[in-house]
Amino acid sequence: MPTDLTRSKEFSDQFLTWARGKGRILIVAHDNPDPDSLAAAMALKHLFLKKLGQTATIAFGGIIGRSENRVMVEKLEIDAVPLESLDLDDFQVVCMVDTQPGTGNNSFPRDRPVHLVIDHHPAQDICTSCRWVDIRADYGAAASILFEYLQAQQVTFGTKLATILFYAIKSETQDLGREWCQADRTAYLHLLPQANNRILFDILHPQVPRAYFASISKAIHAARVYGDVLVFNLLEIDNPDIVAEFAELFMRTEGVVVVLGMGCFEPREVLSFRTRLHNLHAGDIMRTVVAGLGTAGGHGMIAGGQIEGQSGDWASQRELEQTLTKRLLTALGRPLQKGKRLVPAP
Ligand SMILES: [Mn+2]
Repeated sequence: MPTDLTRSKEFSDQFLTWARGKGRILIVAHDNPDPDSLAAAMALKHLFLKKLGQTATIAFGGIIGRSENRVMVEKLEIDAVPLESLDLDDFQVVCMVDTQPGTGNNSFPRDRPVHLVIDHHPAQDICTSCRWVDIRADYGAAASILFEYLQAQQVTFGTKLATILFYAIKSETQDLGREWCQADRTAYLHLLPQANNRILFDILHPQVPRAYFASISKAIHAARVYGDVLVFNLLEIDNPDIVAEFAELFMRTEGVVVVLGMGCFEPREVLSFRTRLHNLHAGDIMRTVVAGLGTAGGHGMIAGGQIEGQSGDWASQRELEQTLTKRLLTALGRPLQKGKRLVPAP
């Protein structure tokens, strides 16, 4: 058995034995969950069902906003509920996937115990208080870790879960183009023939409301270029996911290697960071940018952050944008300069 699979077998054996008969199980995804977080949660739920005969509840904070993710949830029957709809005292076993306690990107109360953490973001200190921790920062997707547990435990699964896991690895690593390791590739290739191509096509080509195009227009006109850095502020937004989505869109700009996007989903400022530079440590840069204001985390080329207590009005947003831009340029060692519009004013 390859080493990773051995590790997955031993770890999953241990936490399954521990969880057996403990009581009701909660699986917490990160806020405004993406496909990777939901896939990891669904796979863990399946594992508990098959190995322990126990059902688990999947919960998240925020909303599922992105059209692709909404289609995925509907067509692949992902049953996740808002965290605020639950009485947390009902659960004796708490698991976290694709996020960690106290990172700021999940809504699980910090003072409550978390027993099992499975993630691929760099480890936070607070995890030392958790009973079971499997953090693999070299993995491109949390879904790939869960895929290994299913393999190691010889748990079979159907087309829907295969499609969820495949789409998670596909979207998180951009088809093995960004931050992937051998385990992601193994999982991706194994899952590909099991996935439902018709549903995948529907997820990848969702219809979007007309307001989506208004948001694109707003983003393009808000974008400012500072040498090889692009910053955009969407001001008030009704879907936190579009910040990351448009950050990826602007990564296509010629000559740009770093993108910082922001938008206010009141009362929280949502930040998204993308880079083409492999050696930048996006999470560290973002933590520097929001130091003293908010929280941030990320992997090598992708990071996100949040600042609480913000308002979407123009004046305070301009001020915050200027502060963060200045900090970003400084953290990157770029000269402070006046931003140039990406496109001419309308
Ligand atoms: Mn992830």
